[in-house]
Amino acid sequence: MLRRWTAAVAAVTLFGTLAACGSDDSAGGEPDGLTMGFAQVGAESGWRTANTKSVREAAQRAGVELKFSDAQQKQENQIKAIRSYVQQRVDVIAFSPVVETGWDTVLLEAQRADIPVILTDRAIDSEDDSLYETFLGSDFVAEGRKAGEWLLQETEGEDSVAVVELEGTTGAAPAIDRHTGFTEAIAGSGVEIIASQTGDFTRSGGKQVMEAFLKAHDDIDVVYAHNDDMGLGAIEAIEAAGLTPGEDIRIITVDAVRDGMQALADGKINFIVECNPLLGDQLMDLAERVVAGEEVPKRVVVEETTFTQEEARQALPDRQY
Ligand code: GZL
Repeated sequence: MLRRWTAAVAAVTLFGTLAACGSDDSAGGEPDGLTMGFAQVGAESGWRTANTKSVREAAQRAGVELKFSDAQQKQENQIKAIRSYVQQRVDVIAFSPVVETGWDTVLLEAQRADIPVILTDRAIDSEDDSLYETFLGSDFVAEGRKAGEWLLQETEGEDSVAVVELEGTTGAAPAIDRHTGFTEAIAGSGVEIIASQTGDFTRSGGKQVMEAFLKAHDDIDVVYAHNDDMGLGAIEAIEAAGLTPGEDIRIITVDAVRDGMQALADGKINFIVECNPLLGDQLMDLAERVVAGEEVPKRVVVEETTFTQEEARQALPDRQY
């Protein structure tokens, strides 16, 4: 606690001094003493690339010195990165946990070093919620529910609808929750998941799993992919099998990154649930408040929407990612 009080006093003093000499903080760019260690999942998808860009640019704007690591989707690499940030005594640690479990030990080390931790994008499943100050990201259950609700409307009147599910990384919060939300929405209807398998959120993973699904099932009506990249891989497999994506087999994905939105506009995907990767500015604001010792909400959920094919055609020109 002493560290945060010192930081708070330092922050007030620094601000007071700068205000006294009429500082123009709109210049940004110059680190204002806040150092953040950020342990990113990897670079597995278009969403992740957009998220990394958002964090880097927001740090620059906020004058935050950013130490950044890419874990290549391996939990042990994220744990190593968090440990190194503790040793470097950064002011705050932020990370997107690649999976929900296995974090208590390393987060306890950060807590003992009095370094606050912010969860961004993905959540953890831990008994001890004192191990992190706040979670900033999406409601993945709601995303899955939106996908299921759209499919129910889209297939109204059809007796039975066979869905194959391309799941995200096994054990990851978005994979677990998008499955939960979708299955809750379709419960009791004629829509049934006939097969589920992880494609690890990658385009190649989605393609390989879809090739296997097409060999094993001749009655697939719909693909529900937990992200655009796996959906785009599925499109390649469906076309290679001589079928028309978006027509012979309808496709629902999550994210709404540029390549996914283009496929939606082209009629190869039928519906996309947005997952907002632009978390950078909110993350820097939360970090500065946490380091200054302010109370912040335990959970900050970001705004996001959905897109039909027509809505994608309208939105594409203005998309930032
Ligand atoms: C969701 C994020 C997921 C995206 C994928 O917030 O964690 O990870 O949906 C990304 O594209 O790989």
